[in-house]
Order: sequence, then C-alpha cells, then structure tokens
Amino acid sequence: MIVKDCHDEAVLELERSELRPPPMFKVILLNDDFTPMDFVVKVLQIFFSMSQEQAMQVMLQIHTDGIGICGIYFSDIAITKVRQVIEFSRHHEHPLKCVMEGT
Ligand code: TYC
Repeated sequence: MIVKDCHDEAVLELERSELRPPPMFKVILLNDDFTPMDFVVKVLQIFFSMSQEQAMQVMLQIHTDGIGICGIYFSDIAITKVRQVIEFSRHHEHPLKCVMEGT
C-alpha cells in the first residue's frame, strides 16, 4: 500500500521498492577434503529435495569444481537452509561449508 504524505522522496522510494521483485539468494556448498561423499549426497536429498541421482551429480560437480549451487531462495529460506546444513554437518562432526550469495 502506498501512503501519500508531504515527504515526496520517501514516497517515491516506497513506490520503487514495491515494484521490485524480492531479492533471491543462491545457497552454495563448498568442497573440502574430509566430508564423506555419501554424507553430501544425503544433505542434498534432505535439505534441497534432490533425487539420489541428481544429488550424486551435484556432489561430484562440487567435488570437481570446488563449489556448487544447491538452490535459489528468498532470503529467509536461504538463511534457514544454510543454518540447517551447518547444524546437521556439525552434529555429525563433518566440516562441510554452506554459504549464501545474492543473485
Ligand atoms: N571432497 C570430498 C571427498 O572427497 C567430498 C565432498 C563433496 C565434500 C562436496 C564436500 O561440498 C562437498 N570426500
């Protein structure tokens, strides 16, 4: 909703931000030498809803290239995914790194 008042600039900024789509964020996994491959496959299946085959492909791509995108989400969902992956990995004593980055 746009509320008109005497502060023209604030109103214009509000109108502009209402026109922009909400920002999206890539959730990214980083390779390391210690996390087992089958654990990364499980993470991709559990938290990113990938099939076994898709998760295996993405895990191998990250293993080869050093980095890979698991999905693209709105801010709150991306933050939650990163937290969940890190918590799950630390709980299982693996150093898997998960970060988010603006699109
Ligand atoms: N490089 C790991 C290994 O050889 C596997 C791995 C893949 C780890 C992807 C992290 O994000 C990762 N066991």
